[in-house]
Formats: sequence, structure tokens, C-alpha cells
Amino acid sequence: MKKVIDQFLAQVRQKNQHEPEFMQAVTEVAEAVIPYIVKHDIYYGQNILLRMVEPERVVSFRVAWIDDQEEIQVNRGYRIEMNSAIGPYKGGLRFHPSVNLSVLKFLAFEQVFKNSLTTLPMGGGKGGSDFDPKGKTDTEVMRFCQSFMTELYRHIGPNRDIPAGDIGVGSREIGYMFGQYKRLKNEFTGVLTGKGVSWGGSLIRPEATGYGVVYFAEKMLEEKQDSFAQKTVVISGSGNVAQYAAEKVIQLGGKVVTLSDSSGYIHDAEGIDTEKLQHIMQLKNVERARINKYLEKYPKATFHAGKTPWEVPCDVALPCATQNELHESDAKMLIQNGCLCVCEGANMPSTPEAIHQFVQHKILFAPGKASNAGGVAVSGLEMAQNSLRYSWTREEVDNRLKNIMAEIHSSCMTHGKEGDYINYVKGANIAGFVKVADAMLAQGVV
Ligand code: NDP
Ligand code: 2IT
Repeated sequence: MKKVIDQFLAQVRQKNQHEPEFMQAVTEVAEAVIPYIVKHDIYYGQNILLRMVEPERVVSFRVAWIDDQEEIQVNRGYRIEMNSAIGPYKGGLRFHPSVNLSVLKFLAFEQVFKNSLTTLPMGGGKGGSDFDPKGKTDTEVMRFCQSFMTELYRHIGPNRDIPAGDIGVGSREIGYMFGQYKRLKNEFTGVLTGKGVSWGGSLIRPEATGYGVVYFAEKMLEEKQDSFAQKTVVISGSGNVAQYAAEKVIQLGGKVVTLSDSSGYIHDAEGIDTEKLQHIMQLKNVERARINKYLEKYPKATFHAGKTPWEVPCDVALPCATQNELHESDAKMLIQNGCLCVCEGANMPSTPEAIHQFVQHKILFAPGKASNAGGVAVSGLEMAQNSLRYSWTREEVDNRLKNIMAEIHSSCMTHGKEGDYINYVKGANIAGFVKVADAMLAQGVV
């Protein structure tokens, strides 16, 4: 089996030189799915995975804009339309200086499996730019978003490709991009998700990824007859996903002791309660400050510059910042400190070596494509509401989100059970694969 997997990966690597993140994502899927393909005649011999790793379309474009000093700036914009077998392309836009083809292809590839797991009819895509919103004024961000959309608009549409937010793209950026799309097309449609509630957005979409991660982790703990009550929880990141993961953990009786950003992490041993979290939301979302500003108001907390929070002893760890932020040595430290459950909020935050540690030690471990699918799932519900020209209540959307996370959890169990251990990596990859593969086979060689 190893030989078959290695041969496949060598073939993919040859065509995708210099794309380490993409190869990392493909390797994880190949290791889980190829043994399954080999055992199932309908998939075997169809080159189905080879078709899945080739994006249906890749668009790359110039984004020129003028900054506040009247200097001309040039960024690169992308949209990767990975797979539309089960629905229109769907996935976020990331604005971060680290954005390149490899990063977006890995994210688009993950999105295909994630969207398949949600039970909703969405294909997979991802896009973004190497634009850095940090330190930019609102008017600079607006001019950038308008220039970006002036090219992107011809490639997207409510039945074709529906972008949303990701790192560096929140409600402000979605607003500017939606405004420009509407102006260019003279059409009010649900072409983006994550919109404001007064202009077509869904209640619970801002909370959905973070809440969904915690609903998923709750299901994992339930398998061990356990819950979040009294648990010490370590979270990385302090953006959209981390903030609402923290909010839900607090509601369920857990104690959140860390949050972080790219400058380091804060450790509040007394626990970050609702009031402290409100302050963090003000700092990060309104003032756009660095996380260590927390110490000005809460001096008992400590700040650890340049570090990630995995060294802090905990019961549950929720990596919610970015890819490859949790390494093998971090995994060993978490295990040594008695961590029971690692549930990914970010996309691919754990390195393959770290995942190997978790699986080998039979720690509850959920890959992001399963546990962070709540965000795109509620994006799917936003699309449904837009089509209905109607809005559901908070309770309605939250209940649907809970049910979807429970469905994803049971799909992982169906395909991931290994004796008394649930291998969520295997389960998520196979369950995500089956739906897309079946649709591709039905639609012929296209
Ligand atoms: P935000 O931009 O709101 O927040 C990102 C957070 O992660 C910030 O605290 C940021 O710190 C930190 N971060 C980003 N890059 C790095 C880095 N290279 N090193 C250390 N810290 C970093 O993004 P989101 O919360 O939306 O996204 C977080 C993760 O969740 C991403 O992996 C994203 O793909 C994933 N995700 C997001 C979904 C969504 O609906 N938004 C859905 C599913 C997954 P700083 O401010 O210093 O950069
Ligand atoms: O990674 C992700 O799933 C997202 N950034 C959300 C995508 C979406 O379309 O809501």
C-alpha cells in the first residue's frame, strides 16, 4: 500500500514543485483515501484522486491600487476553483502577506472535503491576496477591496462561485467587496457570504466557525462520557474563530486560559471570562491592537512574546490561528501535560508529525476539515436564506449548525472507527471523499 501511495504522491509532486503546503494537504488525504479506493471497485482504476488534485480552474490577477500617500501599490489576487462536482465553488478569501499559490491550493483542496462533510451542496474553492490589511487605513482597505473585486467579479456569481471571509477578511472587507460587486453587476445577489445582517447576512455566521469547533469537541468528549465543564482550555489566535470558540467554551463551563496573535500569547491563569473576552473583542476588532495590550487592563496575566500557547497545561487545545502552528514538540508537550482532546479551528494547524503523535497516543484529535466546517456550513445556510429571500432566527440557525456538526461527527465515526479508537483524520477524509467521488463518477470524465 505504501508503494501505491508513494507513487501517487511522486506523480503529484512532479507537477506541483515548490508547493509544500499543497503537498502536505494532498499527502494527508492520499494516506487516508488510497487504501479505501483500493478496496472499492467502483473507485479503483478511475484516477479519481488524480482528478481531484487538479484544480478545475486557477485565476491569478494584478490588483493595483493607490495608498493614502498617493503611491501606486501592486498586489497579486487569486481564485482557485478546485471542484464543482457537488455544487458551486465555495470558500473564503484570505488577505495575508504569506498568501501564495501553494497556500491557496492547500486551502481549496481542504475545502472540497470539508464542504462535502457539511451535508450541503457546495463545491470547493479559495482565494485571496498577498495584501496585508495590518496598519492600513479603512480607506486604503476599501480601495484595495474595490480593485480586487473589479477583476474577481467576472469569475464569481451566486450559482458559480461564492467567496466569504478567512484570515484578514472580516465583515469590513466583505462589505467593501459586496458593494463593488453590486455596483459592477447592478444586481443584489448572495454572491458573498458573511454579509451584514441588514443586507443579506445570516445570524450566527460570525459565531459559526468558533461555535462549531466547540460543538464538535463536545461530541468528541461525549464519546468519553465527558464534557467541557471545569476543563482548562488553551486557544491560539484571537481573531474570528478564536473569539467565538472562547465564547462557547465559557458558556459550557470551561476555563479559557490563553489566546494569541502573531506576536505571542497571553496567559490568564484565572481564566478569560465573558467580560475579559468582550475587552479582547474591542481590542482586536475595533482598535485592531496587539494581544499584549490585554495586560494593561488585566496585569495579573502574562505575555509570552514570540511563543505559541501549547506549553500551558490544559485538558483541551483548540488551535485557531493558522497552518502549521502546532509542531511535533508541541504535541509531545500537550500529551505529557495530560491534554485529552485537540480540536482544530484553523485549517491544517497541526503538522503531520504532530498529528502522528496524537493518533499514536490515542488522543482525541479532530482535523480542521471536520471540526471547523461550521463556518462554511452557516455560509451554506446564508445562501439558502438568500435564495428564499427570507431570514431565519438565531435559534433556527444555531440548531441547524449543531445538527450539522453532529452529522459530521457521526460521519467521522462511520469511516474512522479503529477498535475502540476513533481516527477522525481517516474518518473525515474518507467521508468527504465518497460524496465528491460518487458525483464525479456520475458526471463522467470532465
Ligand atoms: P482572523 O484574521 O480573524 O484571525 C487570525 C488570527 O490568527 C489572528 O489572531 C492572527 O494574528 C493569527 N495569525 C494569523 N496568521 C498567523 C501566523 N502566521 N502566525 C501566528 N498567528 C497568526 O482569521 P480567522 O479567525 O477567520 O481564521 C483563523 C483560522 O481559521 C485560519 O486558519 C482560517 O483559515 C480558519 N478558518 C476560518 C473560518 C472563518 O469562517 N473565518 C472558517 C474555517 C476555518 P495577527 O493578527 O497577529 O496576524
Ligand atoms: O476555511 C473556511 O471554511 C472558511 N474560511 C469559510 C468559508 C466560507 O465560505 O464560509
